[in-house]
Amino acid sequence: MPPKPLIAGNWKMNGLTADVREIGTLAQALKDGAGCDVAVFPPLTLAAAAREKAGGLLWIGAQDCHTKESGAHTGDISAAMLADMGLQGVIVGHSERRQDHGERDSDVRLKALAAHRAGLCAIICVGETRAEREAGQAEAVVLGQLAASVPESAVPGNTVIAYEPVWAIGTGLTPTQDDIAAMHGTLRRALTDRFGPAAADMRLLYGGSVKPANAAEILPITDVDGALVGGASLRAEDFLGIIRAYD
Ligand code: G2H
Repeated sequence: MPPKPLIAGNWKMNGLTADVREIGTLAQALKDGAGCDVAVFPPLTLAAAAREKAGGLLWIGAQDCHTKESGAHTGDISAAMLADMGLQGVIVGHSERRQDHGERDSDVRLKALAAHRAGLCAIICVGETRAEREAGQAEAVVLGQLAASVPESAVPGNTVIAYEPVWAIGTGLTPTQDDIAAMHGTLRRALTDRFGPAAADMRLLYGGSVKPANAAEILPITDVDGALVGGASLRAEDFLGIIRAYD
């Protein structure tokens, strides 16, 4: 049986105090249950208030963590600190962190390891650029990122993989259903080669311009166990339009 799907919202650098009401609206709508788990990754400034509003009906997580548990790293936050504030997960290796902060696979791997040590679920992102896809290198790039970014400590309970083609992020473009199916199948096989049968239970999310209008086409694809959603997660109404695709 495939794993229970997860719809995760990545608010990126968006949201002020008033926007936490969207989490309250989500929690209210999720009271009667949903066909998937739901998570929101707001900016850290809103995480404590979001957690309170979530009332345990959805997970609240962070968008990054440091590789170390503590120390002289001004401005950084450790996974242990995120766990200490009651968060359940952390996104690592998002392409915007890779691009804006020069994060390499080796950094992403250490961050995921730090998350595991703190008892957090790591949402590990991989994905090719447009140039890499056009050069026919998409699969090789993504497999390379997967191998080097996922630590040995990964198990289905502490790791979610998000395939996010960089060219589909925030652009309104999405790969074809066949391309998504092919990449997710490739990821599943690679994880099975490395982790054995447990890999069948590791959730593989698709991310990149998922919205209510295309969720019903993307989410039923084989080996797609949910979505990592950016822009369409900022308003509860849009996000619920995606979550309800599992009803
Ligand atoms: C990809 C995604 C969220 P969007 O980054 O991780 O963003 O849905 O806005 O393309």
